[in-house]
Amino acid sequence: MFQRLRARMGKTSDKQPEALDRDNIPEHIAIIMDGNGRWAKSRGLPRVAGHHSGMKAVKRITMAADRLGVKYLTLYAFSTENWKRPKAEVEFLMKLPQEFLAIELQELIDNNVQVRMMGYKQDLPEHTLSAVEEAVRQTEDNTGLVLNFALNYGSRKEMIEAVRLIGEDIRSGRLAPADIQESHLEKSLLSSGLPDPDLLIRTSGELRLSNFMLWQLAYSEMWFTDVYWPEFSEEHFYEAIREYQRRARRYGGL
Ligand code: V0D
Repeated sequence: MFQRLRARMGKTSDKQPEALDRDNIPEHIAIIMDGNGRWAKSRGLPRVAGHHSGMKAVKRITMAADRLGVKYLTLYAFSTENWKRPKAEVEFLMKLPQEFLAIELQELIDNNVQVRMMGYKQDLPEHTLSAVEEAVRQTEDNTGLVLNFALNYGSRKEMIEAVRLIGEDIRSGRLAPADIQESHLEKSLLSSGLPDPDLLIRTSGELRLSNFMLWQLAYSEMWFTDVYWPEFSEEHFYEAIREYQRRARRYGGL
């Protein structure tokens, strides 16, 4: 595919894009999909038009990740803080999983993608939760890309809940305080069973973690772009991975 792309570019530029190294694709990529509202505003559209357009980018990047052989793709779709947004906007957002899955679930199944959700289910509207859970159920035996939606996710809450579970193990005498290890926290996080992300991507120019996977991102490479999420293309995605690979080669030389 890249050979064809490069052949097509042919003589139009003599500085060809650095090729992706197919043997060093990040296993787990996490993305903060920021800039949907700003994208809409820049075009004189309502914010919800940006969210809707952002859904198309979710599809585009999921398929690109799958083709590249990424094993886990975690997308920050809705944070525990996002409930503070105007009620109408929250209601619109909560319809997106159903809409996305109605259009895309069959193709995800055809591509052996496994859908997962990482977040607090209890506060979600029933119509949202049932759509997501049905997709999770229908794809749970798939062995391809794990598409992990962080939905009503917040990292500090996740860590507090993990500490609470450890507290219960201590109270019951199953665990002594002196024996607490990283592994105890890890297995109590919502991300248990996933490897830590190798690469974090955040779009739309903000250079913060915004309560996203604070524990899990401790050693991850980070890549930021000013591009708004609805405009994030396969080429931007490849650029992030190329930069990840350049950094890996640099460390390799040390
Ligand atoms: C809006 C940009 C897909 C970020 C992407 C409820 C903001 C589009 C989903 C989705 C959202 C979630 C779970 C699932 C299938 C699809 C989604 C939300 C927002 C928040 F199983 N896009 N998307 N969920 N946006």
